[in-house]
Amino acid sequence: MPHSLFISDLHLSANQPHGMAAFLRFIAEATAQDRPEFSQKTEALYILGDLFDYWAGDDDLEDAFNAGVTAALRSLAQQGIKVYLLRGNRDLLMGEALADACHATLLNDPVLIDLYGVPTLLSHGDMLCTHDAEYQRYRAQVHDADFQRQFLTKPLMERKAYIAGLRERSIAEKQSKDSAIMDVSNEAVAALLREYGYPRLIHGHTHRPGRHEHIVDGRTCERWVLSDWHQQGSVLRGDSRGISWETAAGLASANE
Ligand SMILES: [Mn+2]
Repeated sequence: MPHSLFISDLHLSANQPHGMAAFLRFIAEATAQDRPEFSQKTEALYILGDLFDYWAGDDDLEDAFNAGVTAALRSLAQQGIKVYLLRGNRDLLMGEALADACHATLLNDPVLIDLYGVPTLLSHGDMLCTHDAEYQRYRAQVHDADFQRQFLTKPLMERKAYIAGLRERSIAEKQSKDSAIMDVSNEAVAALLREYGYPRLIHGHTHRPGRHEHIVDGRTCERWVLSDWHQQGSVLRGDSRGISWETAAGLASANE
């Protein structure tokens, strides 16, 4: 059955070889010719943000680790699987050069697609975490086009050092924040679903995998939340029957 796959929050980094190994196994399985039930009719792979643990700019494409990631995605495209990239909060500086290197298409966040007849809204998900006012202020700043342009004029090493500093601060702040504050807000979800005509929603970011139902203006909308790949790979599959967790044997276990 023709289907599309959805992943997010892989946080790939040269410092986390297990994550990269799981990603490469996933790519191999998604394209394996001897796994027809899983692979042959995979039409598209949607990566809903935070593919990378950080992305300092498209001038970092030649880095050996990054080149390995782009080559893996390119191999999907070369086998006829369309690859779509959304930016996450960790890799929001992903640009067209990176997308070209992956033979992928960059999508806006959010983006409404027709998934086998069902309107489906895709988002990284951090825009929905509106309980965390401090994060939303930061988000507004780093999404500002002038801020990004100016940041990208700095030398690559300086950008990496800046991002490393941000990361340390964010780890410290997370420890002091109530966990509820870092989940999506129901009000923000409802507003987004209303704005887009009550679609199905798939997002990541919160690392709280699950399926939820939201009743908005009397309409019931499904919300699927992808997991991160910290312990093991997590994949959603969409086809004409609906959305389900991909359970292909051995798929992307990071602990093997
Ligand atoms: Mn995220």
